[in-house]
Formats: sequence, C-alpha cells, structure tokens
Amino acid sequence: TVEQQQLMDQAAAFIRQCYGELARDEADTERRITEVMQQIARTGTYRHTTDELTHGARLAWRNSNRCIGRLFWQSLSVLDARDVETADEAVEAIYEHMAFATNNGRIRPAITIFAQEQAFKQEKGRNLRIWNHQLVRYAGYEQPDGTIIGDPHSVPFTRVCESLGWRGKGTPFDVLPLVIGTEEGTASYYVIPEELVLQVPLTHPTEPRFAELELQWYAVPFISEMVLEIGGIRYPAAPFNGWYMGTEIGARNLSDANRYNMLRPIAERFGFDMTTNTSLWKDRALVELNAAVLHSYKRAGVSIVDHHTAAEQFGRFEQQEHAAGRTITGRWSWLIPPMSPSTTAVWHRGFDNTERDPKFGYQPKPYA
Ligand code: HEM
Ligand code: NRG
Repeated sequence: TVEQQQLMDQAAAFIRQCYGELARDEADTERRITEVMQQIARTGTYRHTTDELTHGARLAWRNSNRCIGRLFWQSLSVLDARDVETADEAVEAIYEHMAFATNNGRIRPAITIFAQEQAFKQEKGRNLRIWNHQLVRYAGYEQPDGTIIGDPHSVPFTRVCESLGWRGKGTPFDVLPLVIGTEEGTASYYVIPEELVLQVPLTHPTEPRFAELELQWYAVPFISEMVLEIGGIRYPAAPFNGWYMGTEIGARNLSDANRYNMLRPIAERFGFDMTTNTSLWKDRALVELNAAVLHSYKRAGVSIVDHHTAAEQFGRFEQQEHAAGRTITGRWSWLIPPMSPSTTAVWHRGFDNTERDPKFGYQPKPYA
C-alpha cells in the first residue's frame, strides 16, 4: 500500500542517517535496511534497536526548532519502556524517570519511551497515552465568580482529574495527579509521591517583601503530551525533560495576564509607580521576578539557565553543527526569549524553519 511504501522510505532514510552518524559501515547499514524492509512487508511495521531508539530520540531533540537548549542533545538519557503494557507499570517507569532526572536538583535531561503506535487503525485506540501536559503541573480551579485559583492553563485538565474522582486541596500550587489511559476510553489517576516532586520557594536576593507573595515553582519541566516520530514510527507516550530557562517561569508562567498574573502584586512590594505606564513598572517588576527565579533555583541547588547564557549556548550549538557539516533549523518566534530578546544574538538574525525527521510533534488531546 501507499502507507507501507511511505513507511519504508522514512525507515530507510532514518537508518541511513542514524548509521552514518554512528559510523557503522556500509554493509551493516544495508543489511539492517533489508531486514527492516522485510519486517514492514511482513507485519506492516518495524521495531527499532536500542541504538536506533537512543540516537533517534537525540536527533528529535537536535531537530526541535522551538528549543534553545539543543547544545546538549548528545547527553540525552534514553529510558526504554517499550515493553510496558499496563498503566500501573507505566507509572512505575515514570516515577523512575522523575527520580533519575531530578537527581536532587542536578537535573539530567532524559526521555522515557513507551510502546510505539499500533500499525493498524483499528488498534490505535489501545495506545498508551499520558493525559497530562507535563508530568508536574499545578491545578487550576475556576471559582463561581469566574476568578481562578492556581494555574489557569490547567483548568480543563483539572476538571478531567476531578471527573475521575481526584480532589485537590484548593491552594494556588496543588500538584496535579498523573492520568494514564488509552487513546480512547478510560483513564486512571495516580497521586505522585511528594518526594518525587522537587519544588522551589521563591525569594528575592535583596527585597525581603518578595517572600510575602509565597510564590514557588516546580524544579523540572517534563513535557508529556508530544509524540516522538522516528523513521516513520510514532511514539505517542514519550515524556522528556531538560531544565528550565528562567524566563519560562518568570516571564511567562508567573507573569502572563492569563497565567499567574503577578506583576501588579510584585510592583506593589517594590513600591513602583503604577499610576502611569511610563514608569515602566511592568518591565521593572518583570526583571525583579526573573532575578528572584534565578536566585531561588541557584540557592536551592536546582539546575536552571538564564536567557543570556542559553542564547550563547545556542550559538555554540550552531557552531558545533557547522563543524559536523550540518546546518541548523529553528523557529525565530520561539527561540527568542520573552524578555529583553534584543539583548541576545538570536534576535538579530533569521532561521530556516524546515521540520526534519526525527522530531517531536503535537497530537490531539485524548480527552475532549
Ligand atoms: C522548547 C529550553 C531541553 C525539546 C523549549 C523552550 C525552551 C527550551 C526555553 C521554549 C518553551 C516555551 O516557550 O514554552 C530548553 C532547555 C533545556 C531543554 C534550557 C535544557 C536541557 C530539551 C529536551 C528536549 C527538548 C531534553 C527533548 C528531548 C523541546 C521541544 C520544544 C522545546 C520539543 C517545543 C515545545 C513545544 O512546542 O511546546 N526548550 N530545552 N528540550 N524543547 Fe527544549
Ligand atoms: N514553557 C514550558 C516548558 C516548555 C519546555 N521547556 C523546557 N523543556 N525547558 C513551561 O513549563 O514553562 N525541557 O525539556 O527542558
């Protein structure tokens, strides 16, 4: 069929690239391609070797056009959970990933890869899916008056958790449970053991009143809703993590008007003049919040990178790729940091936004 031919083409292209980069010899490469073609002809799909899975996941990171953290793509730890069948086993694998990656604050980039998507449409509903956007995320509760306690981004998913029987405490920082299910039908929730969720209380290096706000954030971003595609094979459950760039927390999560919206309360604590835009009170509050984020993560011994250093590292990534005879791709609107972007080199240039395979992609949410 057309689909099988397409899979064969994607598989062969991936094996060639992968084995080329891993310096395997020609005979080895051709032998493996023949084997994969036979597997596809016989079963409609094929299974990656451990080396292919590992390098494929690293390539997907290297090809992530929206990611500024790609210098470290070769250091990704790949945890193979393809033989996991039940939700209970999946949760165990996720807990192991969380402990390994968190590493008491010295964060290690990692990905856990669950079973590949079924080859036949009628079986696709049985695929394991993690329903969470990130493994760790704060609940959002809509009050009768329309105001929201917690993270507004989590409101729809929090409702899903509640419909499954979960009840949160109702604080602004309730960690949501894991929800594991299949693409169609049922899911179960699992409350994550507290010791697996490292969190950082936020303080400011010089302004003690900042602590009055009782802000905090979790240590590790684990994206759990994207699909990993390698050589035509799709992995719909493949949670991955690196560490935070400070602005993700300070210039988006805690500051966006439709997220925690903290700029006004921060400006109050610093005594900035909020009667006029021209005092730049929002900009000044943003700087102080971001200084507090970087200061607090450092003080807690949790890995984090500021946007200036991250942009420099991205420059080194590009040099490294050129030295290896490759070009980079990127999406400018995502690579520039959300604060003081013009102080970084990424602002002053353009990028080729071609999407290469292997890659991380979006997929429909498993809940309505
Ligand atoms: C996006 C930084 C590790 C894959 C991003 C973004 C930042 C970032 C700042 C933009 C996020 C946003 O604006 O919401 C970093 C840093 C890392 C890191 C500092 C530290 C090691 C990783 C790893 C992977 C990865 C390990 C995968 C293996 C991606 C992908 C996106 C992204 C796929 C796009 C996400 C989306 O479309 O929502 N990264 N990253 N990154 N990163 Fe990284
Ligand atoms: N902006 C999101 C996280 C997106 C991915 N960022 C990373 N990824 N740093 C947020 O929670 O703020 N990573 O794998 O490290």
